[in-house]
Amino acid sequence: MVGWMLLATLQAAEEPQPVPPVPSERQLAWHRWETYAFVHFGINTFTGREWGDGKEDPRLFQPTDFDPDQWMAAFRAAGLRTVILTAKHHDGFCLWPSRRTTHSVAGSPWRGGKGDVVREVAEACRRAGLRFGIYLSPWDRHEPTYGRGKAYNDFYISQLTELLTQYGPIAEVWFDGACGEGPNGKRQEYDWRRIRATVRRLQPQAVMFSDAGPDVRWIGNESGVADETNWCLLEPSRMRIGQPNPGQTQGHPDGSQWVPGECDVSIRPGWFHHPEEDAKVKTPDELVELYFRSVGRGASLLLNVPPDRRGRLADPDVASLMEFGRRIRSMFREDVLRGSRATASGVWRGRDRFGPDKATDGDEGTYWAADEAARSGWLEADLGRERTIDCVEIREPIRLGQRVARFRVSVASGAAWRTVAEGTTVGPRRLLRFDPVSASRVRLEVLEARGCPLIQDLRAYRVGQRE
Ligand code: FUL
Repeated sequence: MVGWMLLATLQAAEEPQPVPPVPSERQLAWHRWETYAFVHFGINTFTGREWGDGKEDPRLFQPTDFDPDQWMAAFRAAGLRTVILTAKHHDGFCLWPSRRTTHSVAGSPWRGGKGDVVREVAEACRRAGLRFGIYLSPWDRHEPTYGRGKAYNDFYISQLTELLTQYGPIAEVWFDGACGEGPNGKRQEYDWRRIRATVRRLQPQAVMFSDAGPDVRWIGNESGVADETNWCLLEPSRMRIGQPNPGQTQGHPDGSQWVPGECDVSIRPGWFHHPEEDAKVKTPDELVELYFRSVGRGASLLLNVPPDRRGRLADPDVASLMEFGRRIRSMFREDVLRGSRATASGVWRGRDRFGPDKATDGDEGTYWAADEAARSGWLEADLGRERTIDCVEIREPIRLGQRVARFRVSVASGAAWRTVAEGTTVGPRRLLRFDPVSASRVRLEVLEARGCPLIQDLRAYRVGQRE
Protein backbone atom coordinates (compact mmCIF):
# COMPACT_ATOMS: atom_id res chain seq x y z
CA MET A 1 0.00 0.00 0.00
CA VAL A 2 2.69 2.45 1.05
CA GLY A 3 4.77 1.39 -1.94
CA TRP A 4 1.84 2.01 -4.25
CA MET A 5 1.24 5.46 -2.78
CA LEU A 6 4.89 6.31 -3.15
CA LEU A 7 4.80 5.22 -6.77
CA ALA A 8 1.69 7.32 -7.37
CA THR A 9 3.37 10.36 -5.79
CA LEU A 10 6.50 9.88 -7.86
CA GLN A 11 4.43 9.52 -11.01
CA ALA A 12 2.49 12.69 -10.23
CA ALA A 13 5.73 14.62 -9.81
CA GLU A 14 7.16 13.33 -13.07
CA GLU A 15 7.15 15.50 -16.12
CA PRO A 16 9.00 15.84 -19.42
CA GLN A 17 12.65 16.75 -19.01
CA PRO A 18 13.59 20.33 -19.87
CA VAL A 19 15.33 20.88 -23.19
CA PRO A 20 18.08 23.36 -22.26
CA PRO A 21 18.68 26.23 -22.14
CA VAL A 22 15.73 27.30 -19.99
CA PRO A 23 14.78 30.75 -18.63
CA SER A 24 15.76 31.94 -15.15
CA GLU A 25 13.08 32.97 -12.66
CA ARG A 26 13.77 36.64 -13.42
CA GLN A 27 13.34 35.99 -17.13
CA LEU A 28 10.12 34.06 -16.57
CA ALA A 29 8.77 37.07 -14.67
CA TRP A 30 9.93 39.39 -17.48
CA HIS A 31 8.18 37.26 -20.14
CA ARG A 32 4.86 38.14 -18.51
CA TRP A 33 5.32 41.89 -19.01
CA GLU A 34 4.94 41.69 -22.81
CA THR A 35 4.41 45.45 -23.39
CA TYR A 36 6.09 48.21 -21.39
CA ALA A 37 7.09 51.84 -21.63
CA PHE A 38 10.35 53.54 -22.50
CA VAL A 39 10.64 57.20 -21.50
CA HIS A 40 13.22 59.40 -23.20
CA PHE A 41 13.36 62.65 -21.30
CA GLY A 42 16.34 64.93 -20.65
CA ILE A 43 18.29 67.87 -21.97
CA ASN A 44 17.41 66.91 -25.57
CA THR A 45 13.75 67.56 -24.74
CA PHE A 46 14.72 71.23 -24.33
CA THR A 47 17.22 71.58 -27.18
CA GLY A 48 15.19 69.71 -29.78
CA ARG A 49 18.00 67.27 -30.49
CA GLU A 50 18.17 63.49 -30.52
CA TRP A 51 21.84 63.19 -29.51
CA GLY A 52 23.20 66.00 -27.35
CA ASP A 53 26.93 66.77 -27.43
CA GLY A 54 27.42 67.07 -23.67
CA LYS A 55 28.09 70.81 -23.81
CA GLU A 56 24.53 71.83 -23.02
CA ASP A 57 23.89 74.20 -20.13
CA PRO A 58 22.01 72.30 -17.37
CA ARG A 59 19.93 75.45 -16.86
CA LEU A 60 18.11 74.58 -20.07
CA PHE A 61 16.35 71.75 -18.22
CA GLN A 62 13.15 73.44 -17.04
CA PRO A 63 9.94 71.40 -17.22
CA THR A 64 7.04 73.73 -16.47
CA ASP A 65 4.46 71.19 -15.31
CA PHE A 66 6.32 67.97 -14.50
CA ASP A 67 3.70 65.32 -13.80
CA PRO A 68 4.76 61.66 -13.92
CA ASP A 69 1.39 60.61 -12.47
CA GLN A 70 -0.12 61.75 -15.77
CA TRP A 71 2.30 59.43 -17.65
CA MET A 72 1.43 56.51 -15.41
CA ALA A 73 -2.31 56.90 -15.96
CA ALA A 74 -1.79 56.71 -19.74
CA PHE A 75 0.65 53.77 -19.46
CA ARG A 76 -1.75 51.80 -17.30
CA ALA A 77 -4.58 52.40 -19.75
CA ALA A 78 -2.33 51.07 -22.53
CA GLY A 79 -1.37 47.95 -20.55
CA LEU A 80 2.26 49.13 -20.13
CA ARG A 81 3.15 48.11 -16.59
CA THR A 82 6.90 48.71 -16.47
CA VAL A 83 8.56 52.06 -17.15
CA ILE A 84 12.22 52.42 -18.22
CA LEU A 85 13.51 55.97 -17.81
CA THR A 86 16.60 57.49 -19.47
CA ALA A 87 18.39 58.47 -16.26
CA LYS A 88 21.32 59.58 -18.46
CA HIS A 89 21.44 59.73 -22.25
CA HIS A 90 24.56 60.05 -24.44
CA ASP A 91 24.92 63.78 -23.51
CA GLY A 92 25.78 62.77 -19.94
CA PHE A 93 23.10 64.97 -18.34
CA CYS A 94 21.78 63.17 -15.26
CA LEU A 95 18.11 63.28 -14.28
CA TRP A 96 19.15 62.67 -10.69
CA PRO A 97 21.64 64.63 -8.56
CA SER A 98 24.58 62.27 -9.09
CA ARG A 99 27.44 62.76 -6.63
CA ARG A 100 29.87 62.06 -9.49
CA THR A 101 29.07 65.03 -11.73
CA THR A 102 27.54 68.49 -11.67
CA HIS A 103 26.09 67.93 -15.13
CA SER A 104 22.64 67.12 -13.76
CA VAL A 105 19.29 68.39 -12.54
CA ALA A 106 21.21 69.90 -9.60
CA GLY A 107 22.48 72.58 -11.99
CA SER A 108 19.02 73.46 -13.28
CA PRO A 109 16.54 76.00 -11.90
CA TRP A 110 13.86 73.28 -11.80
CA ARG A 111 12.75 72.70 -8.18
CA GLY A 112 15.46 75.21 -7.20
CA GLY A 113 18.21 72.73 -8.09
CA LYS A 114 16.80 70.27 -5.54
CA GLY A 115 14.81 68.21 -8.03
CA ASP A 116 15.27 64.50 -8.77
CA VAL A 117 13.40 63.20 -11.81
CA VAL A 118 14.47 59.61 -11.15
CA ARG A 119 13.00 59.72 -7.64
CA GLU A 120 9.74 61.32 -8.72
CA VAL A 121 9.28 58.84 -11.55
CA ALA A 122 10.15 55.85 -9.35
CA GLU A 123 7.62 57.06 -6.76
CA ALA A 124 4.93 57.69 -9.37
CA CYS A 125 5.50 54.14 -10.67
CA ARG A 126 5.08 52.75 -7.21
CA ARG A 127 1.90 54.75 -6.59
CA ALA A 128 0.46 53.42 -9.85
CA GLY A 129 1.58 49.82 -9.21
CA LEU A 130 4.06 49.83 -12.11
CA ARG A 131 7.61 48.46 -12.16
CA PHE A 132 10.51 50.86 -12.64
CA GLY A 133 13.63 50.38 -14.77
CA ILE A 134 16.59 52.51 -15.79
CA TYR A 135 18.55 53.37 -18.91
CA LEU A 136 22.06 54.62 -18.15
CA SER A 137 23.93 55.37 -21.36
CA PRO A 138 27.43 53.87 -21.38
CA TRP A 139 28.48 56.40 -24.05
CA ASP A 140 28.91 59.74 -22.26
CA ARG A 141 29.86 62.83 -24.25
CA HIS A 142 30.23 65.08 -21.22
CA GLU A 143 32.28 63.08 -18.75
CA PRO A 144 36.04 63.84 -19.13
CA THR A 145 37.08 60.32 -18.06
CA TYR A 146 35.16 58.78 -20.97
CA GLY A 147 37.72 56.92 -23.10
CA ARG A 148 40.18 56.52 -20.23
CA GLY A 149 39.56 52.87 -19.42
CA LYS A 150 39.24 52.10 -15.74
CA ALA A 151 38.64 55.72 -14.73
CA TYR A 152 35.42 55.82 -16.72
CA ASN A 153 34.37 52.31 -15.69
CA ASP A 154 34.73 53.42 -12.05
CA PHE A 155 32.66 56.52 -12.80
CA TYR A 156 29.98 54.54 -14.65
CA ILE A 157 29.75 51.89 -11.96
CA SER A 158 29.39 54.45 -9.21
CA GLN A 159 26.58 56.16 -11.12
CA LEU A 160 24.96 52.77 -11.61
CA THR A 161 25.38 52.06 -7.92
CA GLU A 162 23.61 55.31 -7.03
CA LEU A 163 20.68 54.35 -9.24
CA LEU A 164 20.54 50.79 -7.95
CA THR A 165 20.67 51.72 -4.28
CA GLN A 166 18.61 54.89 -3.89
CA TYR A 167 15.39 54.27 -5.77
CA GLY A 168 13.92 50.97 -4.59
CA PRO A 169 13.46 47.88 -6.76
CA ILE A 170 14.71 48.14 -10.35
CA ALA A 171 13.02 45.81 -12.82
CA GLU A 172 15.26 46.22 -15.89
CA VAL A 173 18.60 47.86 -16.61
CA TRP A 174 18.99 48.94 -20.24
CA PHE A 175 22.51 49.05 -21.67
CA ASP A 176 22.58 50.95 -24.93
CA GLY A 177 25.23 49.79 -27.41
CA ALA A 178 25.25 53.09 -29.35
CA CYS A 179 28.43 55.13 -29.71
CA GLY A 180 28.84 57.78 -32.39
CA GLU A 181 32.44 58.75 -31.69
CA GLY A 182 33.61 57.95 -35.21
CA PRO A 183 37.07 56.77 -36.28
CA ASN A 184 39.02 59.55 -34.51
CA GLY A 185 36.79 59.66 -31.46
CA LYS A 186 37.37 58.42 -27.95
CA ARG A 187 37.44 54.68 -27.43
CA GLN A 188 36.17 53.23 -24.20
CA GLU A 189 36.48 49.57 -23.28
CA TYR A 190 33.56 48.85 -20.98
CA ASP A 191 34.12 46.49 -18.10
CA TRP A 192 30.95 44.49 -18.72
CA ARG A 193 31.88 41.81 -16.21
CA ARG A 194 32.04 44.33 -13.39
CA ILE A 195 29.03 46.27 -14.62
CA ARG A 196 26.88 43.16 -14.78
CA ALA A 197 28.14 41.87 -11.44
CA THR A 198 27.13 45.20 -9.86
CA VAL A 199 23.56 44.82 -11.10
CA ARG A 200 23.33 41.19 -9.96
CA ARG A 201 24.69 42.04 -6.53
CA LEU A 202 22.52 45.10 -5.89
CA GLN A 203 19.31 44.16 -7.71
CA PRO A 204 19.33 40.40 -8.28
CA GLN A 205 15.78 40.36 -9.68
CA ALA A 206 16.53 42.97 -12.37
CA VAL A 207 16.87 41.82 -15.97
CA MET A 208 19.71 43.30 -18.00
CA PHE A 209 19.22 44.28 -21.62
CA SER A 210 21.95 44.79 -24.22
CA ASP A 211 22.79 43.68 -27.75
CA ALA A 212 23.88 40.42 -26.19
CA GLY A 213 21.84 40.06 -22.99
CA PRO A 214 22.69 38.55 -20.50
CA ASP A 215 18.94 38.42 -19.80
CA VAL A 216 17.25 40.18 -22.72
CA ARG A 217 18.68 40.88 -26.17
CA TRP A 218 18.10 43.64 -28.70
CA ILE A 219 16.05 42.40 -31.64
CA GLY A 220 18.33 44.21 -34.10
CA ASN A 221 16.13 47.11 -35.25
CA GLU A 222 14.42 50.11 -33.72
CA SER A 223 11.14 49.66 -35.52
CA GLY A 224 9.55 47.38 -32.95
CA VAL A 225 9.46 44.26 -35.11
CA ALA A 226 10.66 40.71 -34.39
CA ASP A 227 11.23 38.12 -37.08
CA GLU A 228 8.69 35.36 -37.63
CA THR A 229 11.48 33.01 -36.64
CA ASN A 230 12.45 34.01 -33.14
CA TRP A 231 14.45 31.75 -30.84
CA CYS A 232 14.81 32.84 -27.22
CA LEU A 233 18.19 31.08 -27.46
CA LEU A 234 21.49 32.81 -28.01
CA GLU A 235 25.17 31.93 -28.10
CA PRO A 236 26.69 34.96 -26.28
CA SER A 237 30.22 34.10 -27.44
CA ARG A 238 29.12 35.02 -30.98
CA MET A 239 27.84 38.47 -29.90
CA ARG A 240 29.63 41.83 -29.68
CA ILE A 241 28.00 44.77 -27.91
CA GLY A 242 27.80 47.84 -30.15
CA GLN A 243 28.66 45.90 -33.35
CA PRO A 244 26.42 44.38 -35.98
CA ASN A 245 25.45 40.92 -34.79
CA PRO A 246 24.07 38.53 -37.37
CA GLY A 247 21.72 36.21 -35.57
CA GLN A 248 20.54 38.85 -33.11
CA THR A 249 17.15 39.05 -34.78
CA GLN A 250 16.27 35.36 -35.02
CA GLY A 251 18.36 34.17 -32.08
CA HIS A 252 20.61 31.12 -32.31
CA PRO A 253 18.72 27.80 -32.36
CA ASP A 254 21.88 26.13 -31.04
CA GLY A 255 22.53 28.85 -28.43
CA SER A 256 23.65 27.83 -24.96
CA GLN A 257 21.77 30.61 -23.10
CA TRP A 258 18.15 31.77 -22.78
CA VAL A 259 18.22 35.40 -24.01
CA PRO A 260 14.82 36.43 -25.41
CA GLY A 261 14.28 39.40 -27.74
CA GLU A 262 12.97 42.86 -26.89
CA CYS A 263 11.61 45.16 -29.62
CA ASP A 264 12.13 48.84 -28.89
CA VAL A 265 10.38 51.52 -30.89
CA SER A 266 9.19 55.08 -30.40
CA ILE A 267 5.58 56.19 -30.71
CA ARG A 268 7.05 59.16 -32.63
CA PRO A 269 9.75 59.47 -35.31
CA GLY A 270 12.27 60.58 -32.64
CA TRP A 271 13.08 59.11 -29.23
CA PHE A 272 12.76 62.54 -27.58
CA HIS A 273 9.71 64.79 -27.83
CA HIS A 274 9.83 67.40 -30.58
CA PRO A 275 6.71 69.57 -30.94
CA GLU A 276 6.95 69.43 -34.73
CA GLU A 277 6.35 65.67 -34.53
CA ASP A 278 3.02 65.99 -32.71
CA ALA A 279 1.19 65.11 -35.92
CA LYS A 280 3.39 62.06 -36.51
CA VAL A 281 2.40 60.02 -33.49
CA LYS A 282 1.74 56.37 -34.35
CA THR A 283 -1.94 55.58 -34.64
CA PRO A 284 -3.68 52.89 -32.58
CA ASP A 285 -3.77 50.76 -35.77
CA GLU A 286 0.00 51.04 -36.13
CA LEU A 287 0.54 50.17 -32.46
CA VAL A 288 -1.69 47.10 -32.79
CA GLU A 289 0.38 46.01 -35.82
CA LEU A 290 3.55 46.36 -33.78
CA TYR A 291 1.99 44.31 -31.01
CA PHE A 292 1.33 41.42 -33.38
CA ARG A 293 4.83 41.67 -34.85
CA SER A 294 6.62 41.72 -31.49
CA VAL A 295 4.58 40.13 -28.70
CA GLY A 296 2.88 37.95 -31.31
CA ARG A 297 6.26 36.60 -32.36
CA GLY A 298 7.48 35.67 -28.92
CA ALA A 299 9.32 38.94 -28.15
CA SER A 300 8.37 41.94 -25.99
CA LEU A 301 7.36 45.45 -27.08
CA LEU A 302 9.19 48.34 -25.41
CA LEU A 303 7.24 51.39 -26.55
CA ASN A 304 8.87 54.79 -26.10
CA VAL A 305 6.54 57.67 -25.19
CA PRO A 306 8.53 60.87 -24.59
CA PRO A 307 7.21 63.66 -22.35
CA ASP A 308 7.25 67.22 -23.71
CA ARG A 309 8.83 70.37 -22.30
CA ARG A 310 6.12 70.63 -19.68
CA GLY A 311 7.11 67.18 -18.40
CA ARG A 312 3.76 65.74 -19.50
CA LEU A 313 2.81 63.36 -22.28
CA ALA A 314 1.30 65.25 -25.18
CA ASP A 315 -2.38 64.77 -26.06
CA PRO A 316 -1.92 62.78 -29.31
CA ASP A 317 0.32 60.25 -27.55
CA VAL A 318 -2.17 59.82 -24.71
CA ALA A 319 -5.06 59.37 -27.14
CA SER A 320 -3.17 56.71 -29.13
CA LEU A 321 -2.12 54.85 -25.99
CA MET A 322 -5.65 54.73 -24.58
CA GLU A 323 -7.16 53.42 -27.81
CA PHE A 324 -4.35 50.88 -28.27
CA GLY A 325 -5.01 49.49 -24.78
CA ARG A 326 -8.74 49.33 -25.41
CA ARG A 327 -8.28 47.42 -28.69
CA ILE A 328 -5.87 44.86 -27.29
CA ARG A 329 -8.21 44.15 -24.39
CA SER A 330 -11.20 43.72 -26.65
CA MET A 331 -9.37 41.55 -29.23
CA PHE A 332 -8.44 38.88 -26.72
CA ARG A 333 -11.62 38.98 -24.68
CA GLU A 334 -13.06 35.67 -25.92
CA ASP A 335 -10.99 32.57 -26.62
CA VAL A 336 -13.44 30.39 -28.54
CA LEU A 337 -11.37 27.25 -27.88
CA ARG A 338 -11.56 27.65 -24.12
CA GLY A 339 -12.88 24.48 -22.53
CA SER A 340 -13.25 22.70 -25.86
CA ARG A 341 -12.73 18.97 -26.24
CA ALA A 342 -9.30 18.12 -27.62
CA THR A 343 -7.53 15.10 -29.10
CA ALA A 344 -3.87 14.54 -29.97
CA SER A 345 -1.38 12.29 -31.71
CA GLY A 346 -0.24 10.96 -28.36
CA VAL A 347 0.22 11.80 -24.70
CA TRP A 348 3.39 11.67 -22.64
CA ARG A 349 3.50 8.28 -20.87
CA GLY A 350 -0.27 8.17 -21.32
CA ARG A 351 -0.78 10.49 -18.35
CA ASP A 352 -4.02 12.47 -18.13
CA ARG A 353 -2.10 15.30 -16.55
CA PHE A 354 -0.56 15.97 -19.98
CA GLY A 355 -3.68 15.29 -22.04
CA PRO A 356 -4.65 17.45 -25.04
CA ASP A 357 -7.43 19.19 -23.08
CA LYS A 358 -4.67 20.83 -21.00
CA ALA A 359 -3.97 23.09 -23.98
CA THR A 360 -7.57 24.36 -24.06
CA ASP A 361 -8.32 24.58 -20.33
CA GLY A 362 -7.27 28.26 -20.11
CA ASP A 363 -4.82 27.33 -17.34
CA GLU A 364 -1.28 28.59 -17.93
CA GLY A 365 0.09 26.07 -15.44
CA THR A 366 -0.91 23.02 -17.51
CA TYR A 367 0.14 21.78 -20.95
CA TRP A 368 -0.30 19.00 -23.48
CA ALA A 369 2.79 16.81 -23.90
CA ALA A 370 3.22 14.56 -26.93
CA ASP A 371 4.78 11.10 -26.77
CA GLU A 372 8.13 11.14 -25.06
CA ALA A 373 10.06 10.04 -28.14
CA ALA A 374 8.08 12.19 -30.59
CA ARG A 375 9.63 15.18 -32.32
CA SER A 376 6.37 16.05 -34.09
CA GLY A 377 2.68 15.57 -33.37
CA TRP A 378 -0.77 17.08 -33.70
CA LEU A 379 -3.36 18.57 -31.41
CA GLU A 380 -6.96 19.18 -32.39
CA ALA A 381 -9.68 21.14 -30.61
CA ASP A 382 -13.35 20.66 -31.34
CA LEU A 383 -15.50 23.74 -30.86
CA GLY A 384 -18.73 21.77 -30.97
CA ARG A 385 -20.20 24.34 -33.40
CA GLU A 386 -19.13 26.70 -36.16
CA ARG A 387 -17.47 29.95 -35.09
CA THR A 388 -15.82 32.69 -37.12
CA ILE A 389 -12.17 33.16 -36.19
CA ASP A 390 -9.27 35.15 -37.64
CA CYS A 391 -6.50 34.59 -35.11
CA VAL A 392 -4.90 31.59 -33.44
CA GLU A 393 -2.61 31.84 -30.45
CA ILE A 394 -0.07 29.19 -29.44
CA ARG A 395 2.11 29.11 -26.33
CA GLU A 396 4.82 26.72 -25.24
CA PRO A 397 5.57 26.09 -21.54
CA ILE A 398 8.95 27.79 -21.88
CA ARG A 399 10.24 26.85 -18.45
CA LEU A 400 10.89 23.46 -20.10
CA GLY A 401 12.73 25.04 -23.05
CA GLN A 402 11.72 26.33 -26.47
CA ARG A 403 11.00 23.38 -28.75
CA VAL A 404 8.79 23.98 -31.77
CA ALA A 405 10.79 24.67 -34.96
CA ARG A 406 8.04 24.29 -37.57
CA PHE A 407 4.26 24.10 -37.39
CA ARG A 408 1.04 24.36 -39.36
CA VAL A 409 -2.46 25.42 -38.29
CA SER A 410 -5.55 24.20 -40.12
CA VAL A 411 -9.25 24.66 -39.52
CA ALA A 412 -12.22 22.51 -40.50
CA SER A 413 -15.61 23.76 -41.46
CA GLY A 414 -17.80 20.70 -41.86
CA ALA A 415 -15.56 18.03 -43.39
CA ALA A 416 -13.27 20.36 -45.34
CA TRP A 417 -9.89 21.23 -43.86
CA ARG A 418 -7.83 24.20 -44.86
CA THR A 419 -4.46 25.52 -43.74
CA VAL A 420 -4.67 29.03 -42.28
CA ALA A 421 -1.12 29.51 -41.01
CA GLU A 422 2.33 27.99 -41.19
CA GLY A 423 5.42 29.00 -39.34
CA THR A 424 8.64 28.13 -37.61
CA THR A 425 9.09 29.05 -33.94
CA VAL A 426 6.40 29.46 -31.26
CA GLY A 427 8.07 30.19 -27.91
CA PRO A 428 6.23 32.03 -25.14
CA ARG A 429 3.49 33.35 -27.43
CA ARG A 430 2.71 33.20 -31.12
CA LEU A 431 -0.22 35.07 -32.68
CA LEU A 432 -1.27 34.16 -36.20
CA ARG A 433 -3.79 36.22 -38.11
CA PHE A 434 -5.66 35.21 -41.24
CA ASP A 435 -8.80 36.20 -43.10
CA PRO A 436 -11.93 35.36 -41.13
CA VAL A 437 -12.99 31.72 -41.54
CA SER A 438 -15.79 29.65 -40.16
CA ALA A 439 -14.36 26.78 -38.10
CA SER A 440 -15.73 23.90 -36.07
CA ARG A 441 -12.30 22.37 -35.39
CA VAL A 442 -8.79 23.81 -35.12
CA ARG A 443 -5.71 21.68 -35.59
CA LEU A 444 -2.11 22.44 -34.75
CA GLU A 445 0.53 20.22 -36.33
CA VAL A 446 3.99 20.44 -34.84
CA LEU A 447 6.18 19.37 -37.75
CA GLU A 448 9.61 19.69 -36.14
CA ALA A 449 10.68 20.17 -32.55
CA ARG A 450 13.86 20.14 -30.42
CA GLY A 451 12.27 17.69 -28.00
CA CYS A 452 8.88 16.12 -27.48
CA PRO A 453 6.34 18.84 -28.36
CA LEU A 454 4.71 20.60 -25.39
CA ILE A 455 1.84 23.04 -25.90
CA GLN A 456 0.64 25.12 -22.99
CA ASP A 457 -2.21 26.86 -24.82
CA LEU A 458 -4.00 26.71 -28.12
CA ARG A 459 -6.50 29.55 -28.41
CA ALA A 460 -8.57 31.17 -31.15
CA TYR A 461 -10.14 34.60 -31.44
CA ARG A 462 -12.03 36.93 -33.68
CA VAL A 463 -9.72 39.95 -33.49
CA GLY A 464 -11.28 41.75 -36.43
CA GLN A 465 -8.22 43.65 -37.60
CA ARG A 466 -5.48 42.89 -40.07
CA GLU A 467 -2.57 44.74 -41.66
C1 FUL B 1 19.88 54.15 -29.38
C2 FUL B 1 20.22 55.58 -28.96
O1 FUL B 1 21.31 56.09 -29.72
C3 FUL B 1 18.97 56.38 -29.19
O2 FUL B 1 19.16 57.75 -28.93
C4 FUL B 1 17.89 55.81 -28.27
O3 FUL B 1 18.24 56.01 -26.92
C5 FUL B 1 17.70 54.33 -28.57
C6 FUL B 1 16.72 53.66 -27.65
O4 FUL B 1 18.91 53.65 -28.49
O5 FUL B 1 20.96 53.33 -29.46
